[in-house]
Amino acid sequence: MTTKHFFILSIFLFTTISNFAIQPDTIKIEHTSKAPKFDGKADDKVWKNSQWITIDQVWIPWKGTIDKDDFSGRYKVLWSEKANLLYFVAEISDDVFRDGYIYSSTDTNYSEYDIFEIFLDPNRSGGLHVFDGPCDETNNAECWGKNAENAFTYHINVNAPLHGKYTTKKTVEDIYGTNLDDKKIVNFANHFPQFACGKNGNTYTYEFSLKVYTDSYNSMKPSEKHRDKLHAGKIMGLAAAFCDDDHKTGAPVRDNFIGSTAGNNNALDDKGNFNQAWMNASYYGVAILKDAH
Ligand SMILES: [Ca+2]
Ligand SMILES: [Ca+2]
Ligand SMILES: [Ca+2]
Ligand SMILES: [Ca+2]
Repeated sequence: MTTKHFFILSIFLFTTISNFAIQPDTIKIEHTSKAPKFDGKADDKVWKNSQWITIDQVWIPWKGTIDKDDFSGRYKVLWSEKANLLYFVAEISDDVFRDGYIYSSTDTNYSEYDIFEIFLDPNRSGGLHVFDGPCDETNNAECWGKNAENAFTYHINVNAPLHGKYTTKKTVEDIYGTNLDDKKIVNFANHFPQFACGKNGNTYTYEFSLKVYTDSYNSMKPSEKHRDKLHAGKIMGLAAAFCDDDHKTGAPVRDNFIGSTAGNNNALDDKGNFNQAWMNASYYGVAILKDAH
């Protein structure tokens, strides 16, 4: 290989790799003064300034392999100072789309459907975030957290749109309460003021804005008083994931769970899967908001 050929190959490899990167150690979130058009298509000019982050780390089964026809996914994120919002777009390719979840304050099945999931820890404190438990986080195996809003896990359910169209309807769930015997399901749909999910063949494009709330937010008494103020330099915990169910009928079942971050061998659950982000924000990735100007 000549030096010239090596140079061309290097450029090709760099371009290929930089277009499809695993979530970097720290995501640098670009600012936009303009919102995308929320139509379930990722072709807006504003998205061009942001890098795709792949969702390809298999958390269930831990370090498993997923066929591309079965699932592939990637996402982008931007922020707006004026709107005080995060903007997301995600492209998910899935061979069988299992939808149909109907929100109920007691139905915990939401996580078994095909769902796109965002994990957000607005002040990057890390730590447990499941319940408002009266517990000692440093010395209690049954402790699930003292503040359920320490971080937010958004399980986004849609009813799939027809080919070439999009839906704006969604439910967004997580559990809250004080302990496992007291758990309820909160619908966080209002945290997503703009939302669309488009369908093109087996590709589902989620495009939405997200309001960020501080850890003073109370799911029982939601209030805009607890909106967080996005600013350049703000550091947050962030990861994305997809729960893949390919059963066409019967009770929904999570076949695979695929995340944007690598997970941790030392934090496997009791079934040997990496599945810790839903309960502990210390396993989120890191993101920083870049300068607005
Ligand atoms: Ca769009
Ligand atoms: Ca699939
Ligand atoms: Ca926090
Ligand atoms: Ca599926």
